[in-house]
Amino acid sequence: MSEALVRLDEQAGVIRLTLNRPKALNALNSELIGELDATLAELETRRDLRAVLITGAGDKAFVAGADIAEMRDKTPEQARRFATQALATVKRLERLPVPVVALVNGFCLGGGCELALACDWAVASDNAIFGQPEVGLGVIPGFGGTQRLPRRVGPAMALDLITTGRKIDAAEALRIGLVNRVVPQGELDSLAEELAGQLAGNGPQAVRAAKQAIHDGQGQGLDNALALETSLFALGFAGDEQKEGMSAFVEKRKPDF
Ligand code: DAK
Repeated sequence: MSEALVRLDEQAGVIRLTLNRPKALNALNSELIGELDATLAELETRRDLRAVLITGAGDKAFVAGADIAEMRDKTPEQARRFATQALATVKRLERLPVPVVALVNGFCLGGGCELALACDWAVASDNAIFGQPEVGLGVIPGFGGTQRLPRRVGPAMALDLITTGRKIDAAEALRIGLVNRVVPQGELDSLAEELAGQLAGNGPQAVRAAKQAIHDGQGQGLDNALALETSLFALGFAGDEQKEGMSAFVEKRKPDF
């Protein structure tokens, strides 16, 4: 039996999702995107889910892009189907109700960089290399890079990266805000554990509501966005979680969420 292209490890409701095609630097082919989509469909039904951390198998790549060999010979109709499937999967990832963090452990190029951009935030090992080299292949980014990259790093920097196709190292990715933190390669796993512990230790409904407020608020004017925050804040007082969190503080103990 062939090995799964998407591997899951779980601890306390935090999923570590590994894209597993290391011989092709985890390049995204239709099969891998299909498995990722089916996995995300399962995860989105889980009420006990706390967070998802996404990484690539091996020590060389997060994802080196969409699979160029597979794409090369596509007919326009096949390309359209691939694009529709891939875009739906990336949206599904972005809309998971819990925080999704990219653990970038090497090459993060093209569709791989776009996948990282669809995550809520990214951390990287110091050997990570980022880039949107699509124009060198005669296409533009197609997993949302022309839209999400400028929103993350600003339009001038996005235009620089997308129209030159140049690759940048982890230090530059940190400087321009493409990633939030960079650690030595050997420390990425312990950073992942630290993040998992922090994310799992907080009130799960509060964490979900915070993500919803930030995401949904981005597309609105400030007044509407603040009204959304107020509604979600008030809703937090409807369940047990806020009582437990505040009681734990008053009683000088750790909350049990
Ligand atoms: N696709 C397929 N195979 C790939 C690959 C890729 N993107 N990247 C690497 N590989 C494979 C290599 O072919 C090689 O396979 P074998 O020869 O061993 O069979 C193996 O992975 C190891 O790669 P290298 O031998 O090249 O390793 P190096 O260390 O020498 O170089 C590299 C690493 C990452 C610099 C190099 O592999 C490279 O330049 N790879 C391509 C990077 C790239 O251009 N990525 C962007 C791809 S275009 C769309 C959505 C998305 C997209 C398009 C449309 N729609 C929804 C419409 C996205 C497009 C892209 O991502």
